[in-house]
Amino acid sequence: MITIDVIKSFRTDIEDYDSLEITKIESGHINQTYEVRDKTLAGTFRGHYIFQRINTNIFKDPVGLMNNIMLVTEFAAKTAVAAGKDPKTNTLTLMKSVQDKVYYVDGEGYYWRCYLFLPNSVNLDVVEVTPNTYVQAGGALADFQRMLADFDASKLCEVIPGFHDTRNRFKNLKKAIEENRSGRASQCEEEIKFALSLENITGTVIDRLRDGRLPLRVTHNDTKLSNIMIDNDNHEVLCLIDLDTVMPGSALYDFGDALRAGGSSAAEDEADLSKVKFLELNFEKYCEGYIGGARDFLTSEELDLLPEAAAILTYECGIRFLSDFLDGDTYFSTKYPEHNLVRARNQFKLVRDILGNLDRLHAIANKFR
Ligand code: GN1
Ligand code: MG
Repeated sequence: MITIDVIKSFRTDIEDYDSLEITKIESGHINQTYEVRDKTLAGTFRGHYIFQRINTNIFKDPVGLMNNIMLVTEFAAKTAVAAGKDPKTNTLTLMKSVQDKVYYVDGEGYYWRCYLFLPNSVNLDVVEVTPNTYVQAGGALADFQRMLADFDASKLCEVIPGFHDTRNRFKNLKKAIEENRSGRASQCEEEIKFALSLENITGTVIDRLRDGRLPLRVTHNDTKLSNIMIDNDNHEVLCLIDLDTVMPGSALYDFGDALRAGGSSAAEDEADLSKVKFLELNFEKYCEGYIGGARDFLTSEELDLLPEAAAILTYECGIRFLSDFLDGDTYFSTKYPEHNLVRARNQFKLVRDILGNLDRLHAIANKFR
């Protein structure tokens, strides 16, 4: 829970600490997020913030992580200014602590950060989601990658080493199966068999990134709709949020991860697999927005592998859920004992759909090149 001490530890323009409205935001599996506003300043753009407690079980180097976010938000602010925009309404702005840092460590050793609340903004998934929403989401990713194309990726630390090293995720799965720490391996034999049968796709992106066939770029690594902020009135994209996993990587990670979430007809933890389908229309719309906005800076190798990326990133997330199920749910938060297994099955259904339709998906993507 957030305390007044934490709120007072940042230099904000909150005036009345007795009139705070504090709302816990429940989306996200990792950090704790609170919207905080000074009710006496309602109707102005002042006194309104997002506070987050960083999960240091997962982000082991919170100082490095905050340095990444600081560099990227400062760069985004400069880009906004150069385009004649107000950075405070178009990009994320980190507040400084009273110790002049972009984070604050509370008495219990928890790391906190504070952002200005983006005025008049909502998450893209809050408005009615139509196929055209995916054109917009694809365009937002293209703009994000373009904006950071001139940013020196080597300045950023790798917040979670090997985050999308699918070969390593596969190795971790094998270890989780061998160790079977939860004793649940017998409950998921089918899923284990399926996961192990796809070792051949684990090197497609990471091997090319390592040997230079794919370029290293600044990537966001969590490009779902709820991480895209739009203007509540004209519904234009403002910026991407959730910059925890901004790291050097492949553009294909972001494209694939966006389709993992946005290509599905159902929630990530829908248990009824008859409701879980990979929607070609969403893929097509996302390609229209993304390739339309990024084709001049993407290489042909990147453009060639977009459908594979959707399969690989979905598979990777599936094996992460399965590994966590086998480990006894130590990473992702779960609401019931089979939650991670349900998520893994759900992701594997999508992987089957994508791999079964690769030729058609290539034809779709190629229309926009
Ligand atoms: C985690 O907490 P959230 O939803 O932002 C995870 C992503 C997964 C996602 C699956 C740092 O993200 O990689 O794709 O869950 N983030 C981390 O829902 O592991
Ligand atoms: Mg995230």
